[in-house]
Amino acid sequence: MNMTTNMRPVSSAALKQAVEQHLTYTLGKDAGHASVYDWRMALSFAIRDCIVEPWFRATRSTYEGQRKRVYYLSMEFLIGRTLEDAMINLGLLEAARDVANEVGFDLREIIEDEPDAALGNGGLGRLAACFLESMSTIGCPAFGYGIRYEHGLFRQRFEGGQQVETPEDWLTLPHPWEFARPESAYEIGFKGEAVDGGWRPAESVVASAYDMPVIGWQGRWANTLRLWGAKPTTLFDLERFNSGDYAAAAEPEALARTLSRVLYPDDTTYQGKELRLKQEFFLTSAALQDILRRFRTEYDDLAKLPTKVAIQMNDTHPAIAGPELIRLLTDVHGMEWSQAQEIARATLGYTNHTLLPEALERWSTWLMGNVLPRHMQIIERIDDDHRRATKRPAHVGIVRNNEVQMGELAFIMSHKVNGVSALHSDLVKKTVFHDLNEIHPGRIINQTNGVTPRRWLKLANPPLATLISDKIGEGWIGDLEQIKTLEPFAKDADFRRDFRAAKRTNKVALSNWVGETMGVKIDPDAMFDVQIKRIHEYKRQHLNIFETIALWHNMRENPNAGWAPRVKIFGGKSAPGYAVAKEIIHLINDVASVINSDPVTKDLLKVVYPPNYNVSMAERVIPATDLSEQISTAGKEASGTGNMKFTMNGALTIGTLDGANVEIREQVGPENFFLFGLTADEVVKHRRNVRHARDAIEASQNMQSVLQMIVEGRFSPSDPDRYHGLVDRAWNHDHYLVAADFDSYYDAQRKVDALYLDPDAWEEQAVLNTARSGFFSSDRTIRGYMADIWETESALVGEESLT
Ligand code: Z15
Repeated sequence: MNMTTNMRPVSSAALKQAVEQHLTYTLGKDAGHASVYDWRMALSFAIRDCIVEPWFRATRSTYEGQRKRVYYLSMEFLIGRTLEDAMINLGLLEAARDVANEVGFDLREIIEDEPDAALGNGGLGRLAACFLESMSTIGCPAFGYGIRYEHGLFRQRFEGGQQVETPEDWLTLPHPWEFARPESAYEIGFKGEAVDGGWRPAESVVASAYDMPVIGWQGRWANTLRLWGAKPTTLFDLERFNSGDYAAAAEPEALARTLSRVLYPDDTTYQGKELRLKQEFFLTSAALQDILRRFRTEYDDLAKLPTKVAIQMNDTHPAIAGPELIRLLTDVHGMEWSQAQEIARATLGYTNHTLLPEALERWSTWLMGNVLPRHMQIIERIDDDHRRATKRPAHVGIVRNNEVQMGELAFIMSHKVNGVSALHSDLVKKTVFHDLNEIHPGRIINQTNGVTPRRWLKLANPPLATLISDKIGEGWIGDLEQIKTLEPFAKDADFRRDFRAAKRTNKVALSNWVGETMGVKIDPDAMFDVQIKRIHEYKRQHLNIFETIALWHNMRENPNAGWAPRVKIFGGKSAPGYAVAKEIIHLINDVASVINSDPVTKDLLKVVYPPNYNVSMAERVIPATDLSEQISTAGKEASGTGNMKFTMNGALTIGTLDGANVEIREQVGPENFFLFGLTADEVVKHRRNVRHARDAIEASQNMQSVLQMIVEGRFSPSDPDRYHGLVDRAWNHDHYLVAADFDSYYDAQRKVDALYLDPDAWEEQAVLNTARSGFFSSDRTIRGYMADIWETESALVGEESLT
């Protein structure tokens, strides 16, 4: 089967006809009165039509070849926009541009009319979206399973410099990329009681499927993202209704309406809320019922499940999959306990994404027993079996201190457990799963994260993508290792000039956007120094803003000392309940307004923080970045994936030896990376000194001045005490070692200045960063999962090679 030859190139004329057909007959609009929204919908339907054929063919090929399928279970898929990505992967961008122009619209305007699908918080959700695209590009038969949240991640505004959240409502307008599948629906139970060898739930909802096609590069393959929406089992409890208890009669509806209503807005912290546990079970049970139903239409022996099905748990959020699969195999399909346990383990894999204690899910046995009584029994039996089999004392168990430890449960129920960068996987073995690693040597492996070069280079950065393709051909798009053939051009002055020109085009576009949306004028020739990610103490945006203050202070003292002009760009959301992160946001905005109105430094330094950072903003900012800030406390950032996007786009990194920074530095060469700060081992030792912050501050004139300016109210003159708490924490509760790393960071930044003032030397290093980014394609990551965890093969093997 060959997808490429069957995918007819669509001419502009043919596409125009298809768009007009949809405008008229699907949308019922007259072209003379069509808005940008109408044209976007018509174009989306026309493009979607081109996906349907390859999508069917991929499905048929999987059935006919009796291929093993991968099921990626995730509470988050941070997709962003779909239209442009689909057009790029189908090679229809140019045809679409012609069509838009002919009907009197700008294609960019149509593309940007699409709201982001923000069904995720940050790295974990965006990784899931990159993985889906790579699985389709590679031809790995797969389904993503998630929740169709009516409200994705909240929108962020700033009022007086403070974060204000408003609800996100991407589904208010029809979403052209989903197909409702009301015929694929499953009942999901909650509460009630465990009865011998079974469960009688007291409540239930229906999980109803919505499918989105995921098209790979050049349309060779397509997979499905299946999102579940909650529906009431019955609109009314008739018995209660008839007996006059009207409020209680509507309860089933109330539960269904809340279940898939909203995404929990926490990244790397969990809250322990009953509704969240219900959401996790809702996703997991719907997915497993669907997987078993599909398996049973093709095969008769459930013992063969692991040969045809691989299920990946994205973090512990779907870790109830272990007990639920055992329950379905035993209670529903009559399999014997020990075989069910073996089959489940051989089918499941678990990815760990963090070591932060506040992120490790633990559910009280009371809550678990109440919401999922049968599963609580099963968990206890898994725990007993494991203790007996491994002759371990109680303290290594799943159930400890009256809590179900979801990490332990996921580990024990999986045949492979993976970390997301080399350093992180190493720390997983040494810390959270130290004991389990000794009991099950070889179960923990590493799969370093990656990102899709289609979205993060070709789509986001057309000037650079075109330049690269002109030099080395288009092979890099489907095989990023080929980008290393750019390396020799780092020494080619003409190429460096073109590389610089591409970056400048992106910087001009970003400057214009910042000017229009924020009213701040920034200079495209200044260094664009960018930190965009969730706001979290471990990511240390406060280290960055402290350094900004020191830099500003020193620039004012000595304006002619040959500073490199900079624009500090911040982007990111805080969890609504995370007070310290919100204080950091407030400080950044306060510092920005003081610095941006200072006449002394007006040509040297600006600080901008555009609100509502999301996938689309990342696509705008990353290609325009000179310097990427990856400054987490060593040992805390499991991997990072933004760091990889910057490297691909020719930014240099200033960073600690944390997460995937370690591998980025190895790949690009230590001479092309600005390293600073304590190592993960040193961080652990340093913390033993209770005076670590005090000692560091007392030794640093710069750090003292910064804290002094803040505490005096320099950045909050109308409310001088505003940051007393923050400054007190810097001296006395500096858990993330900002003080200890401050001088090292400040000094590394001055080396960045020096290099920026030598454009030729800077550009050489920037080219080498792009040329050596091949390892960070999510295609490489997915091939690793396929070989080491899923034991699956590409359905495109033997097809024409990926060029
Ligand atoms: C999340 O975005 C990440 C980890 C988590 O445990 C949760 Cl709940 C959310 C991030 C990591 O912080 C980041 O380092 C990593 O690159 C990303 O997952 C993908 O693995």
